[in-house]
Amino acid sequence: MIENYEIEINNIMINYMCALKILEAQIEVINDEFQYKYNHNPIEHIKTRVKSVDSIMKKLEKYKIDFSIDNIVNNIFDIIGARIVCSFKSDIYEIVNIIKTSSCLEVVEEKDYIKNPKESGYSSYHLIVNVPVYLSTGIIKVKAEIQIRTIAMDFWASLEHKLKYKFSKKLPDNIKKELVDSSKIIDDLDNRMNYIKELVSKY
Ligand code: 0O2
Repeated sequence: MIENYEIEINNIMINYMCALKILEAQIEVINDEFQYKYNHNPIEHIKTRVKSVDSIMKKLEKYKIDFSIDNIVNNIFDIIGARIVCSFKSDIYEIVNIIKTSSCLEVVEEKDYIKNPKESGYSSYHLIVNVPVYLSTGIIKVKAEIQIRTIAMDFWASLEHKLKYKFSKKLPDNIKKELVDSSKIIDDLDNRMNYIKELVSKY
């Protein structure tokens, strides 16, 4: 059964793979533009990924959505994703502004988990964008998720993800609290580094 789903999903993957190439190129352009405008390179690293068939199926299950290609295309917007890890908190908002004014990427949804962190303590800026793909049959718009975060936020998110992996169900309260407390330290550190950056820029 899973194999049948896999064959159907693989049929639409070509669109997503093409969109990912365009997204990667566009992020490079944003980096170059930033370098030119602000005279520093804000992006530490970029990671892109394609969601596995297994993960797509789990997400459909989580939202109680029946399997169909239309349902996947119309409900799962992070089949392709890019994570932009930058140096300072203020860089995140500059990058968001550049993406918003980009004529290539159309922002359709945004979530500021920096101003409003998730209950877990997770902090990042998320954008859902439409990526135009020029196929021989015409232009299609493919949705992609862009996560923008600082190195410190990325450090917290990857360790939290690793630590949480052991628990298939609910996290024990004491561990939850430790993670939330550590995310507050991360936020404090990001604010202090941003402040130092402002001090340095005055010299
Ligand atoms: P993966 O493998 O990273 O892609 P949903 O996508 O349904 O879970 P929603 O509201 O549609 O929820 O999306 P949301 O919350 O904007 O972002 C989902 C993605 O953000 C997750 O993707 C994670 O990458 C990241 N994320 C969200 N909350 C947390 C958290 O508490 N800890 C960590 N480490 N990452 C988080 P996926 O699909 O879960 O997985």
